Amino acid sequence: LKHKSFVVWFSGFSGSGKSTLANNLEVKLHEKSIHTYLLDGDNIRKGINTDLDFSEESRKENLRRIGEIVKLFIDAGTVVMAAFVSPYREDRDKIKELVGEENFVEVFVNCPIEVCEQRDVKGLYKKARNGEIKNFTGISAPFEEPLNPDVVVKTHEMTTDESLELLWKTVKSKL
Ligand code: GGZ
Repeated sequence: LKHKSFVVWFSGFSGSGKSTLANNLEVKLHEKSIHTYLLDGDNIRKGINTDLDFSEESRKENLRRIGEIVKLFIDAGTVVMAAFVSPYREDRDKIKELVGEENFVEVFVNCPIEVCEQRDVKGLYKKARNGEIKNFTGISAPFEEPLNPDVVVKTHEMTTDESLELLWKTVKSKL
């Protein structure tokens, strides 16, 4: 099956739903016999980027390396899902430039910080509030919203199925 290769880039707060959406989108692509690869904090920060923390400099280096990895996957013909907080516009834009804007589908997972903090799936917001975690995005570190994303998913106003349907409209046109 011949298809184009590109990256679907998910940005948003911790707990906004990036990984859930990326995982569900993968399932949908697999159903169409499209091979994918998911990059996220679990396989990147625990592996190649284990030397990096959450300072501004480290986040920028995190994203620079991820951009290069994404480019390799695209060169290899893979559809890539990348789910990272990616708080700086400049870093996201550099990756878009690196891989080519036709190969970059930008998804802003726009869930308000209050809702993410309320969910607090991993208890990280609690730790950020009591100072156990420094530089926590949305609490003590910035997030620059995408200005012109291809898709905005408001996960607090939609079901996962509805979010996926919205996402799919854009993604299928790229295949
Ligand atoms: C933000 C942090 C932090 C700080 C640990 N700020 O919900 P999670 O747990 O699994 O996703 C978050 C992940 C963010 O890593 P990224 O590589 O996506 O960040 S960035 O793009 O900004 O480089 C969260 C956890 O790591 N985490 N400390 N201080 N998120």
